[in-house]
Amino acid sequence: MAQAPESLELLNNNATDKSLNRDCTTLSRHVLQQLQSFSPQAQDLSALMNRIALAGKLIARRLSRAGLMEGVLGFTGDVNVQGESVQKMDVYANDVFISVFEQSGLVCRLASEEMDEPYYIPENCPIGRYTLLYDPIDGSSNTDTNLSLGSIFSIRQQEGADLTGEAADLLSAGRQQIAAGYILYGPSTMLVYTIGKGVHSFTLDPSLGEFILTEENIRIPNHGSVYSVNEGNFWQWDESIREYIRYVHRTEGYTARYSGAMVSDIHRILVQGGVFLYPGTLPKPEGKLRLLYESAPLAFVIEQAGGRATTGHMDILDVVPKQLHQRVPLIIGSPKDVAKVESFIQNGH
Ligand code: AHM
Ligand code: MG
Repeated sequence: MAQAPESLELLNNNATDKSLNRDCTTLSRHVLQQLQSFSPQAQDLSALMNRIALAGKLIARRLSRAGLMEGVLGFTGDVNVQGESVQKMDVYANDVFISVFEQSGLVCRLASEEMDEPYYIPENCPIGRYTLLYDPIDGSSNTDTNLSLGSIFSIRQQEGADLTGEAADLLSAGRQQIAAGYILYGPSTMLVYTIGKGVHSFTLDPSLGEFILTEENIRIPNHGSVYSVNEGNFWQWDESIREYIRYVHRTEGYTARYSGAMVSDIHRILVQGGVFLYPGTLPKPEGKLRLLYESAPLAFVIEQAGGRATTGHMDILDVVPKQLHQRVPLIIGSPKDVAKVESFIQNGH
């Protein structure tokens, strides 16, 4: 039956209202809504997220034009504190985060994968009550081939003045994080965050230059078909991990996905379910991934979405690091799939 003209108009108006409301839900507005207040902490978090979003936009812009510019791609010739070759994009992205927080009055200290020691912004320290931990470019090996990359971030309240510059207060469990998330540089740029009140995703609208709400309160499926692991390390794993992979191979309904950038692999798992693993290997019993600015922030996000993250023996968010760049084995994703891997590690089946 044909719609009466006036109800059609009503429908159109509703659709316009809905899309306008969505277009106006920017990241900073969303943070304030989450905290339901204009308290100083809510204002701080909203401003912090806004700065992180600006870093994401700057990095996304450079990546999108990398193939057209001189001197953006390739290696610098240096090796970072992790013993890994540094790419020019790693350096650029690391500096972007520092620049956006300079003169912000928000962050006194930044610590990242690319810096041996934390970086202090002394003029912020009298008022800056937060520390930013970050991995500027996650999945660096994808940079020169125009594949997905990420940035990972974690915000902690600064405990004490850190007068000795040892950042000892950072050597605490991931449960101390007050916000965490990642930016995914894929076909579009997305930002996913949590402040301990669920997980929310935003997509960068290039025409507005704003991250606009895509999905609120994302829940990870209890189980998914994806397993995501670098099987090239098979003979370097513990027998229990090899047994788990053999189980996956002979069981119907599993499919492998591994991109070389954990942000993109874990984003897929957040949305569609499954499990991502980076276990310890013979030469590196702690695996590859760093606790403070890779595993812990992603664990916070995935736990907030109803998933789990473990070393195989304890929750990632309970691990207390002994040093800033500590590595940790990581098994993260849907509760049922993480439990399955754990059962192989703890009981051998
Ligand atoms: P990066 O931050 O130096 O890029 O290292 C982290 C990345 C993860 O994104 C990814 O899952 C893993 O390293 C890939 O490592 P590998 O090549 O050993 O599989
Ligand atoms: Mg990384």
